Parts: sequence; C-alpha cells; structure tokens
Amino acid sequence: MSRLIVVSNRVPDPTRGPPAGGLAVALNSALKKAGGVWIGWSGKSSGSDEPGPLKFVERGEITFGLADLSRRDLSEYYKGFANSVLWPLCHYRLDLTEYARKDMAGYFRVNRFFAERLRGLIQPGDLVWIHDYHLIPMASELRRLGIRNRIGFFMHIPWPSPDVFFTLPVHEAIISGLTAYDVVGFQTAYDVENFALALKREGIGGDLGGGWMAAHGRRFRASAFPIGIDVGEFAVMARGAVRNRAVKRTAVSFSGRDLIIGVDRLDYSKGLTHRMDGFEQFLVANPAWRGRTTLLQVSPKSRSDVPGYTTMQRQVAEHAGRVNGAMGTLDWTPIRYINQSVGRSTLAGLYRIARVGLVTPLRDGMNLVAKEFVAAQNPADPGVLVLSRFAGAARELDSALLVNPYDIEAIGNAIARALAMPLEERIERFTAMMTRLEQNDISKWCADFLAALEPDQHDSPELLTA
Ligand code: GDG
Repeated sequence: MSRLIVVSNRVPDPTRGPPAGGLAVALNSALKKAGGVWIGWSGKSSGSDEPGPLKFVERGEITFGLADLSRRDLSEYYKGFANSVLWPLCHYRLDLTEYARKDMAGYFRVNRFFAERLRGLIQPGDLVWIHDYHLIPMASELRRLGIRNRIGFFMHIPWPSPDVFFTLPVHEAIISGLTAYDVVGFQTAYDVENFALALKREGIGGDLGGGWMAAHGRRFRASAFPIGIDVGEFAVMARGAVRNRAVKRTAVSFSGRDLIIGVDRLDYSKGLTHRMDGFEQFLVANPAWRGRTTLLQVSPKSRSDVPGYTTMQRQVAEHAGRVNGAMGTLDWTPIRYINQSVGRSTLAGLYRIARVGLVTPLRDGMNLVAKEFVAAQNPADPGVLVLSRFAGAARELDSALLVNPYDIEAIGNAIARALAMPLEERIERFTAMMTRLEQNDISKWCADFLAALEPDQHDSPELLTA
C-alpha cells in the first residue's frame, strides 16, 4: 500500500486527542492504515507578516505538520480569495464575490508556501491527496518543484455552471490548476458535467468518457465521489444519546410538541431566512399546528471575520425574532434559535427525537447533516427528511421530501406533509435512504478515491499523442 500525504486547509489538532467529525475521522483512519503525513494551516495567525514554520507532531503512523499563517495570508488567501471569491462563486452568489488581484496573488503565494514545505517530505511512490477550494493550485505548484508522484484533488463544494464560473476574472488560472491533477473528484455527476463543459467552452479539452477527461494535451481522471458519513457509528451514537441528559432536558422543554430540527453552520449558502419564512408559511396555512410544533435551529457561528457574514448573521437573527414576534404566544416560541455549537452526541440525540429534519440549503456540495439526520432515526418510528434539491445529497437521498428552497410555499407544504406522514410511508422512505447511505459510507468514499489515485498498470500513458 502506498504511503499517503494529505493536505487540507485545516488540520485537526493532533494534541487534542482523536479527531471528531466524519471527514477528519476517515482521513485519519486512511492515514493510519497506509502511514503518512497530514499538512495544513493550524488555524492560528503567526502575528507577523511572515508565516511560521511547519511544526511536526508524530501520532503513531501519522506525522502532522501545521503552520501558522501570516496576517497578510489570512487576509488575502483565507478571508479574501478562498472565502470572498471562490466560496460565494461556487455557491452561485455572484453578488457576494469581492474579487481583488492582491487576494489572488496571496492565494497562490500560500499554495506555493505549502508546496515548498511539502516537497522534501514526499518520497517516491507516495500518493498525495489535496482537499478543497483553498488549495486548487497545489498540484501545479508541486509539479513546478519537480514532484512526479500521483496527485489527487477532492472538491467538497459545488462546481458551478460555466456561465457562473467564467465571471471569475482569473478563471483560466483556476481551471488550469485543476487540470494538473491525476484525479479530480467532485461530489456529484452535475459538478463533473459543469467542469467538463467549462473545459469544452474554454477550448482546452473535454470529457473523454469512462471517467477520463483531457485538457492541455494530457488526460486525467475526473469523476463523482459522493462523500458519506460513518453510518454505523452515527446510528449507534444516536441510539445511545437519547439517554444523554442534555437531550432529555431538551425533550422535556418542548412539553410534548413535535420537534422540527435544522442544523447548519451559520452561512448564507444554507438558506436559513428562506427556511424560517417557509416555517412561518406552514404555520399561517396550518393554524391547527400553532402551539404544537417548534423549529429548533442550531447554527454555530462561522467565518464571522469574513465580510458579508456579519450582515447575514444579523438578518437570520432578525428573521427568527420576527417570526417569533408575529406567531408566538405567551407559552410558545415557534423558533428556538441557538447560535452555539452543541456536542456531537447531543446533536445525534436531537436528530433522533425530531419528527422532521429541515435541510434546505440554497446550494451545497453534499450536506452531511441530511445524511446524519437519516442515520440517527429510529427504524421503527423514523422522522422525515425535507431536503433541498440543490444539495448534493439530494442525488442519493431522493426518498426525502425534495423541495426547491427558494419556494417558500413549497417548504411550508413539505413541513405539513412530513408531520402528517403515515408510519408506513416514513419507514419506506427511511429504509430506502438508509440502504443508500450504508452502500456509500465514508470508508467507501475514501477507498474509492484512493483506488482511483493508485497507479493503474492498465492505464495508457497520460500524454495524448493526438
Ligand atoms: C462542506 C460542504 C460538504 C454543525 N453544527 C454543529 C455540528 N455541525 C456539523 C454537522 C456536520 C458538519 O458540521 C457540517 O457539514 P455539512 O456537510 O453539512 O456542511 P459544510 O460545513 O458546509 O461542509 C458540504 C462537506 O464539506 C463535506 O464534504 O457536505 O457541502 O459545504 O457534520 O453535524 N457539529 C456539532 N455541533 C454543532 O453545533 N458537534
């Protein structure tokens, strides 16, 4: 088995025990199996104009290498190009992209910084796996430094349609960055199609079929690898978590009212104001439900220092306040809005006691909350998932109640339908979704990607002769 080198923007702090959360756990176990190195940003600022050195921590078979970034890196690479250009662009929010050449230069500088530090750590035969939109140019930077190993990339967020992507002034540099990999993984077949179409419209390549693409005279693999969760572990955690004190106290506090749950990082892609409007619409159209159900929205703050997020955070809070003011009564608050993170097992227990999971992002690469909600249900009496058709998860979880998150009335109707759904239909939908989740869990995702990245004896040489 080849040794594995992972690079991601954030790396779980190895000094704080085993990582939590699906992705970190899966990568950790792949690294443990194969042995390897995990490189990325520590999450901290060096406090000066220069990034800090890579600091290494050994944990069993894994070497973690974390670097503090400079103030300038944080402003240009992280807050700037990654989160004020690529993130809104890939989520179809052209109105929020704040393109600046200086930030683009900072983005390439940080990629070069990590590539230069990685170079000396890579041994012949190692597989290199780069994660997400922060690090698209890593392969071309590594190639420039003479690295010939197999390098793969996984895009966790959507790849937008070419019309949206081409609004980026430097789209050529970004797309060329991607075509330097041996394997490019996307969440869904839609993302793959959008990417192939961008190559074609640019006149630099296109889809060869069978999971192969060509660009700039070289061919590489590009396919969908829908990310999953650790289904078994999450189901067991949820079953146990209903005995958890916080979950029990929360259940009692709802005084027998049916619980609808939403869990999202506080981000504009998650459609929170539309969701609250949909819930209000449901209460207006179904007055008999007033006082009998509560929407619990758990939304830990995220990227509060990125421009645009503060305004959005205020708008979401105002929305919750407005609905509560208009619809609430002396003894009932329709929306309980929590701006803090809750523990993972408490979260699993809350999913399990909820009648409805409301997952209505305006756009999402995959959305793991939808998968966690399903995995957490009691198979004998499952809750119902209401899911945005614009979440990658909708491709697999098509037995959820799929909604257009921009259609407020459709959200309201789906909530009403979910709350009234007979047990037999709930079990049927749950079983279909759970089967899909079990077939494609997080370890399968990891294994599939790494199998595509392993050198294949039967592959023809990467250079096209035509
Ligand atoms: C990106 C893509 C893609 C949330 N609140 C709490 C909490 N969470 C956990 C959830 C879930 C995770 O955070 C969120 O994952 P998502 O997939 O829903 O969304 P993003 O953070 O935007 O992730 C996305 C993903 O990458 C993976 O490829 O699916 O499309 O945008 O696990 O449970 N966890 C705890 N407390 C909280 O309050 N413990």
